[in-house]
Amino acid sequence: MTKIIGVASNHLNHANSRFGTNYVDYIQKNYIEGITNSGLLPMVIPMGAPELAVAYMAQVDGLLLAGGQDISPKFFNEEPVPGIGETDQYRDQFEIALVKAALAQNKPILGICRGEQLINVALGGTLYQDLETQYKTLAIKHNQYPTKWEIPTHRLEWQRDNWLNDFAKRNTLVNSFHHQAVKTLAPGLTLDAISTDGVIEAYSDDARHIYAVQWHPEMLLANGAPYQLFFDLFAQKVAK
Ligand SMILES: [Mn+2]
Repeated sequence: MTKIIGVASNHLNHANSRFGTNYVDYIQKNYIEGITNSGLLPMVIPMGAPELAVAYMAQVDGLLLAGGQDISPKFFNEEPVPGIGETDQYRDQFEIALVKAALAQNKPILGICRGEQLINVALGGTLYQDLETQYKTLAIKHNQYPTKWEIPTHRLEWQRDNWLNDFAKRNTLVNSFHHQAVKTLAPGLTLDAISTDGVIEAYSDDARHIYAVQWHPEMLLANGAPYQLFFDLFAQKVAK
């Protein structure tokens, strides 16, 4: 049986010229491409009430949490600093519930960018709300916009053997589009990679099947086969 990955949607919650006030749930197609090309079947989970998370997770074999807004600091007991970006507590609380349901059902979780931060917060970790003003030894540009999405710009320093060993052999440069970052890792999560200025770029917990990165592997897919390996390695975890 083909394994199914639930992909939690983002929510377009501002009026715009394309949709007006027909607010829509959406997910960028390159996440779908990475999952599909690895032999998994993606199913988009529309943002909903946290109470639905258990039922949604029962329908799938794994969970992908994607990029997007900043995470509301109330979920790690802080007041918002002046430099925080847009937050969406409805998405935060639904995705936190999905993480808890996935763990309870022993299903693998892949976190990308915001997803990486969200898992950490769901498990009791904290974030830099605004990397630029709060991370004192910042020396790298972590939001490369408007440089194109698929262009890798900063290096990784791998910290230990981990699920991305085969990816790391081929790729030491990644793209970077983040405004927040993990500050303290939640209990049980282990650091896999940092940037050269020490920002947390990847962590995992094999025992609980948690895999998370700060960069955007789905956007790197435009560079060809070596980058599909990222999703293939996650597919191997789901197959186990
Ligand atoms: Mn970065």
